[in-house]
Amino acid sequence: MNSTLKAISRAAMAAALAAGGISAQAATNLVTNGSFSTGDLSGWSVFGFPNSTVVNSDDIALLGYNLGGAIYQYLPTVIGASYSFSFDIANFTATNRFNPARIGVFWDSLIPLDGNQNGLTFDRVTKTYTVVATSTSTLMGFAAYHPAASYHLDDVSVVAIAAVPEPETYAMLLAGLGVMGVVARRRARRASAA
Ligand SMILES: [Ca+2]
Repeated sequence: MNSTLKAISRAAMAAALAAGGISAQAATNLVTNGSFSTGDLSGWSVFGFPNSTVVNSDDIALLGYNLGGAIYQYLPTVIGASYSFSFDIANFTATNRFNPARIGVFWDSLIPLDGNQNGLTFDRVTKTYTVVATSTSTLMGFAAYHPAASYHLDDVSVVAIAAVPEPETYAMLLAGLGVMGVVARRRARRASAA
């Protein structure tokens, strides 16, 4: 292998390692105790009526339990970066599923849940939203009022979406490799002609 090819393979390996490092970093969940696996609300700030949000023995948060309440965290975010914000949610009881219960999901400001907020099904569903940070400290949280029971909330996750290079970047990279290939071939031809 000549020195040019060695340099190219070294650069390719470095790029592959760097890409692996970035994706490993992007998979980090920014939410503390998002699955309530501590059995309590560690990592969350709570407001509202006392005990309006509790964690049950299955490590699921009962949100807006009987009276109104909210839980929230401030997350370290990068302005302009995109994040995948997801959580599992269910209405508490089948009999109360059509009660005029209300829930608010916050990413800095209120994100309206898709579909009818009062008609959330009894079954646990995963909601996923792509959100963009507008500050270096983003308020993320949930507020709920359920007059008869509560909402189930679990597996709250906020993960940075890795920035994908622009098509122009790939084009420039490929063009650059092409030029280097031509140079390497010319050098090889000259070397064999000599
Ligand atoms: Ca859990």
